[in-house]
Amino acid sequence: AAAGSPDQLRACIAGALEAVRARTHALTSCDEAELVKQHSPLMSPLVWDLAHVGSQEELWLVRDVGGRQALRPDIDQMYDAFEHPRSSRPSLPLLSPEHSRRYIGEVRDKALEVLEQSALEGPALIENGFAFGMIIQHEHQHDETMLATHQLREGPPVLAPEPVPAGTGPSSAEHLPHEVPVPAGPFTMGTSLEPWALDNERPAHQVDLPAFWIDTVPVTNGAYRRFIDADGYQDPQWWSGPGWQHRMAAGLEAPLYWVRDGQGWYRRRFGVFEPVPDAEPVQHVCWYEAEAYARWAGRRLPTEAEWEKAARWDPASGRSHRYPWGEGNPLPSQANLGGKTLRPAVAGSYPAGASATGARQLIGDVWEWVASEFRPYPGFRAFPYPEYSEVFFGTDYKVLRGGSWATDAAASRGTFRNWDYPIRRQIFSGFRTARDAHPDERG
Ligand code: AVJ
Ligand code: FE
Repeated sequence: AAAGSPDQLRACIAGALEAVRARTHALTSCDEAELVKQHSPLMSPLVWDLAHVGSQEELWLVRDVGGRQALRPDIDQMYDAFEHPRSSRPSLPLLSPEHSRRYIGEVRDKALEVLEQSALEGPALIENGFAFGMIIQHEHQHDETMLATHQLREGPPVLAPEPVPAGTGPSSAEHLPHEVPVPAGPFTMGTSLEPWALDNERPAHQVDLPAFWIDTVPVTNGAYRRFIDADGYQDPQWWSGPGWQHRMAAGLEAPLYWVRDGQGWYRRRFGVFEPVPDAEPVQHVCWYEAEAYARWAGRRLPTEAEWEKAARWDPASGRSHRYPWGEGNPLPSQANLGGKTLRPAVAGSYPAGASATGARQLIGDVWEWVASEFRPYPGFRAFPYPEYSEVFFGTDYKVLRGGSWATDAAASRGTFRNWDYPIRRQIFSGFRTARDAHPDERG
């Protein structure tokens, strides 16, 4: 979100709305058959996501902020994620791709009228500005979900990757220290100020942590392969009870999409078959696999607070930054975000995106599973409604941090919290590990 006059803010919001819509159209410009097909019971048909983003925009911007009449009250229920689980969505009388595009375009025209007429000063700025920011982030989140659907899809490629920006760093993390220390003490977790922060990121609060060490970079495919080669998937000692149960029931042997061919590992990436690159962060592992790898490596997953302290806390000032590198919005030289590369950058990239504690790639590349369950911060207030976050709090979901290559900068920051079931791995999920500091390291 930009500071400045109401008109500057309006232009910034209009630009972000246009950018996310271009992204949505690019992800749904394939054949009609690909859009209406259910590629996996884990995901909606792409055409559901397409109309759902417009349906939410109609509810939040056109009706709530604008106080306008409903365009299509008859389809509210069909695009309500709580009414229909993903697996059942193909049997709904969904709008066709063409009708979906027309519908979301009509909603957008109304939303832009509402934007023109909304007060973006004084107390109304907070509420109205947030509503637009939330809708922009919501559409980007569904675009990332659509990328996960594209990855699940069988058949020839329909999305073409753009190269990972050049000059982002070395081709390996080998010359970097494998872990960085984070000294004991309090830091500010969460935010009360960030204008587009969602309810679950609020409010800012102090958390006091013992000293710990955290991996400089996310765990790579090469490192993960050593766990596989050491028969990590065959040895229950590395797995928690529920983790081992799931590993057996689901027959897990390697990350999702990996296939062994002779001595090597290969994978299908957006329709293209390729060797698994050792230097890239591992993707498509579930929380239980991350947990087992960490135990095998003699380490553990960081807690959510540890992850955020490593990402935001600056020992020089004692303050928490918005991002690892400081306050500025992400630059292409600092993080792999935006969904164009269709892959993470190799581990050790983005020296310009390092945190004050020296860790890299905390933002972008892969979502990072942390040890913690998804729970409210002290002082949490549901906003704009309990169904966004509050109904998910508890023991069912684990937290992921930092965003992936498929996350847009508008929906990524040091405080951003994602969550999913610990068995899920169709998302762009990886992890890094941590350990307690020894007594003689606590200085
Ligand atoms: C925060 C990614 C778990 O996709 O289910 C989208 C975001 N909420 N529509 C999800 C969301 C409502 C949410 N995650
Ligand atoms: Fe949604």
